[in-house]
Amino acid sequence: MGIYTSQLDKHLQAIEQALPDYLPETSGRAGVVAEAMHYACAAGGKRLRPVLVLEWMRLCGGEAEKALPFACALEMIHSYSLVHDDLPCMDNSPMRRGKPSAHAAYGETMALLAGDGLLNRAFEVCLDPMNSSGLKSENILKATYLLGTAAGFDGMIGGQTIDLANEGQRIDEDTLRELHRKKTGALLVAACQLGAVLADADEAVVTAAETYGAHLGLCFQIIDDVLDATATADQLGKPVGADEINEKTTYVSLFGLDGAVEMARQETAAALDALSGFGQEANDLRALTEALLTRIV
Ligand code: GRG
Repeated sequence: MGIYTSQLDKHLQAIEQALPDYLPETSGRAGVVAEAMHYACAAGGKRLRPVLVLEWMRLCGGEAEKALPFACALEMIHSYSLVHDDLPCMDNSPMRRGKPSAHAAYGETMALLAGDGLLNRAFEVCLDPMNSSGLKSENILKATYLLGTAAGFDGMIGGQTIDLANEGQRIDEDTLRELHRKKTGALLVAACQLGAVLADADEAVVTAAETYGAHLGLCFQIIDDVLDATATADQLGKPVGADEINEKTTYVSLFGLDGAVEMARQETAAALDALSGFGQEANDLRALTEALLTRIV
């Protein structure tokens, strides 16, 4: 089995089916950028963030499919961040998900526009009245606001900025934590919060979703650092070892491999603890949490 139980695999299938339909058609004069948007979102990724949206929606008593537009919007934002992160002006990475990165396939200009297109499309999809499926307007607004905040200055953009501003320098643990809480953690937290908010869960449950997402996000990043040091390019579908070559501060460089793995274990335990109030219904999420600790991609 991969990282998903059969219940979570159903979410994955629903996302793979719905995502292309929320993207623009590739006909017309601007078709080439639409093609690049589809390429950037094509299958190959784990779809972890949208799966979390749907599972938190289900766990909190909502109908998972009603959260699909938001799940797909979140995956669009994640995909745009990877497209821009791979650009020559950032990581200059030729490969992503085992195939040429978007700029390698479509050129730098189209990749830049496709990323911008995906970011905007995400908010169009969240706010399109056609996609509201009877969800409360108030919850749609809350979810969309959380998504914008997680993707923006206080989230992913802020984290990426801290990362780039410290390139080539050693940073301390506090800075590393803030960097990753924003760069990687914020979207994972938002995924869990979105599901809970759209299900109209009460404040305490939304807070549990937030706490769970924060610990899962940190574990996810630590394991990302571990994989960069230990996995092969074939396994990850992208170049590896870049952290060491670029003398980047990572959980592995600060705490060693064993130390980093131990921290990831502690974050997994804390994430599981945040699920303690949920009973058997959260078993799929528990299985995912444990699988992410030992993932190889
Ligand atoms: C350029 C605006 C902008 C932001 C870039 C997220 C990010 C910020 C850059 C990605 C760099 C990176 C490797 C971060 C580490 C964690 C991470 C986000 C890994 C990729 O996510 P996965 O493993 O990817 O969920 P898949 O391919 O499975 O979707």
